[in-house]
Amino acid sequence: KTCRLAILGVTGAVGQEMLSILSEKKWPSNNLRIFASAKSAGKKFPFRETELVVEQLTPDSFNEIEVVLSALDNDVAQRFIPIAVEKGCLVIDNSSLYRLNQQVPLVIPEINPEDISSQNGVIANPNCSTIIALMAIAPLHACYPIQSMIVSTYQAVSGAGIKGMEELTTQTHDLQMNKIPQPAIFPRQIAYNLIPQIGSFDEEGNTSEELKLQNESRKILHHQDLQVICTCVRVPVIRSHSESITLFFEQDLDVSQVKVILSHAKGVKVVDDPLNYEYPTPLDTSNQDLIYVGRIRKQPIGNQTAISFWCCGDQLRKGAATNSIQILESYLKDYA
Ligand code: 2RA
Repeated sequence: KTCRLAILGVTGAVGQEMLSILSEKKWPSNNLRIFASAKSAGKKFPFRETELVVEQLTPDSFNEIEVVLSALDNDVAQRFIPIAVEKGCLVIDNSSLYRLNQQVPLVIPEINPEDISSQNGVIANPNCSTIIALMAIAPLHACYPIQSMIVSTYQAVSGAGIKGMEELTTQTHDLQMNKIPQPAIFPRQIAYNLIPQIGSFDEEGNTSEELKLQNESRKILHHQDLQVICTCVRVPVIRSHSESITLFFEQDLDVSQVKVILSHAKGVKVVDDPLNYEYPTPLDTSNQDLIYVGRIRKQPIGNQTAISFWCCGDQLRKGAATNSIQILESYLKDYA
């Protein structure tokens, strides 16, 4: 199924990924328009057998549009998404603006597609680290409810967009040339380093990125009592996020049961033969949509059952653009 579709913020890392994935999926080029700021208007991008021209995003951009894939940052999204909704568009939004709004469904199509039915003009795309973690957690939680979880993330620089990716490559080059790197996008040097801060800190010392994973997981799993301890770290990796996850279950279960559930989970690939160096790495998962899970093991923690594992996923694809387009496909299949 198709519709008159627009990408907003097409020149950014996520917008570019949306264009590339729609081209892979053979979306009809006559049903797609691409928008960005005035400075990018007129730019051309190849799309399937043709090329598309960037139009300046204005309040009148939505007159002929049915569905919007928005890759706009929060400040610009705030201006334009209400206009698009008011003009009758459905907006699938990648910003964090509406994710915790009770009136707005927050959707990972493999996990809670039914929540799309409650949309009133906006469907929110979850944060990338939430999507990648829940793709492994949700199928386990569906069989064996979890009480709490501890998550440490190792997030690629693509999460900070094109400028974030450029900063890593530039700093790495500078260091090889014995030049002192100048941090700009990230608060500290990222080349050959790790930064335990993504977003801003609250009064308890948690970052906004860590609170996103906690609050979005509770909403998507419909599990408001879920206890989450999360630490989000920026790492010198280009475009795949990695996450170390420990789940605490009410009931006892074994590694073999976990592997069976994950092996059947949609969008997940179990890669777990550590003695042969078979485990997920960010280079394995980049430029494809599956979430790889490995290092699956049971932890002896008192009278609780704890299962730990390691997962990796492409931040720009399944973490953002692919998930948004899967929401579009679910909407067109079941509601349009
Ligand atoms: C990051 N998840 O990785 C945030 C926003 N994409 O920077």
